Amino acid sequence: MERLTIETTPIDGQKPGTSGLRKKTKVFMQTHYLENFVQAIFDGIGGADGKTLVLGGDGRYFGDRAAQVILRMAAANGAARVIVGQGALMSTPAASNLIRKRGTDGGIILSASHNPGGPDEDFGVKFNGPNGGPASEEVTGRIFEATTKLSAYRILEAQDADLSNIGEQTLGDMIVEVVDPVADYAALMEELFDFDAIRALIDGGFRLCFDAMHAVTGPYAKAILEGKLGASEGSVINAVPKPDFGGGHPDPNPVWAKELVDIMGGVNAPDFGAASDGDGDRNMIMGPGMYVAPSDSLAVLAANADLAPAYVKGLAGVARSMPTSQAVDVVADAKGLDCYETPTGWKFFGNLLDDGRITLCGEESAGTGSDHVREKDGLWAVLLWLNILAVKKQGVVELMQAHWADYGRNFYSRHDFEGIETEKAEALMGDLRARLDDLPGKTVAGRSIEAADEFDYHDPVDGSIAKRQGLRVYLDNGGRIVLRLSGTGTSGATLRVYLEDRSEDPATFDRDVQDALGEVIEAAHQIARIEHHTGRTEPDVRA
Ligand code: VG1
Ligand code: CO
Repeated sequence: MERLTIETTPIDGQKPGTSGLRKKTKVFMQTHYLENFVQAIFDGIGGADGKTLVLGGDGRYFGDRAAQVILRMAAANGAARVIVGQGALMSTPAASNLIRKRGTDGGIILSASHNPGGPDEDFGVKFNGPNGGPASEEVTGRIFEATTKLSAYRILEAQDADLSNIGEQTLGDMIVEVVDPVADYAALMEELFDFDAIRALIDGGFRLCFDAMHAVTGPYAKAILEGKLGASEGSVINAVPKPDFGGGHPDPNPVWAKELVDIMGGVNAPDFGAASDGDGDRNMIMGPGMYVAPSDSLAVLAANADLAPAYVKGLAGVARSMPTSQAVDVVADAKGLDCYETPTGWKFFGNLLDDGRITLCGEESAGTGSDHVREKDGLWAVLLWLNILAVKKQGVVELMQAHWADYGRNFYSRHDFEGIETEKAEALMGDLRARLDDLPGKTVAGRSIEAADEFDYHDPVDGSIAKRQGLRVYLDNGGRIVLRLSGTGTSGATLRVYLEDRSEDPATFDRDVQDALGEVIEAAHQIARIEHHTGRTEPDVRA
């Protein structure tokens, strides 16, 4: 087998966003596109020589072919071993676990997460470091820099590796180790949680429905929820990963997980509903007739995690991404825990977790996780919820109501305005940025503005600074508006407007969220001049 050195030239725009490089699949399929980026990853981490890497993906279209290219490139770049999930499948949290457990030099995950898949949809590549977490800003910067300087990439001339059978084979001098993508992850979950208690709950008639959304968590949820915990067969729906995720967006929110929402809102609804995204790192939690906002879920988990064996000693601290609601801050305050505020994207939690400052963290975008891996983890969140419900002997609805009674309620919603021309979205942000200093003291939509700023993050562990991570406007009585542009899209711009308002009056706790946020929504539109800049009066998605 010959090592080939293929001449290439830098390709513009290979700058990773919030979570890896995401582009239209057809862009990734262009000549040299994938190869250039993969060579840049190897160059950015100081070469692949002698290294061991993990490789997996969410099963989307082109993932199997991309995996073969990456294996041949890893071999030609001198890697010693690549541990790859059978069928090139592996969820993001399972990859994070394997990187840590096997002490590898990192891993490559082929996923565009919650973005749709298929020849006309999206593809993505992300690199995780030896701690199992998304590459830091610094490493990401080095990878991007390498994309701008490439003159050649290395690839082995060889046949495809056999990824359908578990076991070892060689590709040139490199070992390709095909593993069951579920086994190690399932074993970890069994260590963290009280499976006996959850099994007893389910044996007692507690019913659940898990929607894998035709994505990677299907095999994991089947093995764990049905196989180990005794949920009845069929509790996991849409359980077979498909290259196009059945034509939908594998995004666990009330819009895209409508099948689950209908089941949970119907007669004789199960006691518990959940869904995960394309690559298995997000989660949505539901009770009969109730959607649990991800920010509330984070707060509930922070308040009750010590009921699960893994967290019985209590939490070191907690963290949330800046736009995530402040519900978890209220819990942290009551429990005397440190609470950190980080920019959007899991890579910013890594240092806090590695340094032992936090145990639990989460984002409003349906991501929650802990120090068990260095990624957000959808099934982990589901199992922690089930463990808590089993110990407390409460339903989801009761638990939420009790939580709000104890801590008050932070009404919360994210409004997404999709497919805006990039220039217009940037003009909106620039205009608001320029007016931030004039806002405090003004009254808008009946609410007075207390403060306004742009969020810069100072990492307390390594001192690095991440600038321009979102515009924040604080209103009286705990109201808050945050605006930022998405970093995971593949065409145009998505404006994300995060809306929050706080109430401690139990008479309001059952209000409709959008109604309760009426003033804050109105204030956001006026303050950011959304219609003026974009022509839009209504969002595309209310999450
Ligand atoms: C979005 C979410 C962010 C999340 C990121 C990756 O980023 O807002 O919270 O970490 O997706 O999640 P953005 O830049 O589009 O707002 V996943 O499940 O796509 O790896
Ligand atoms: Co994801």
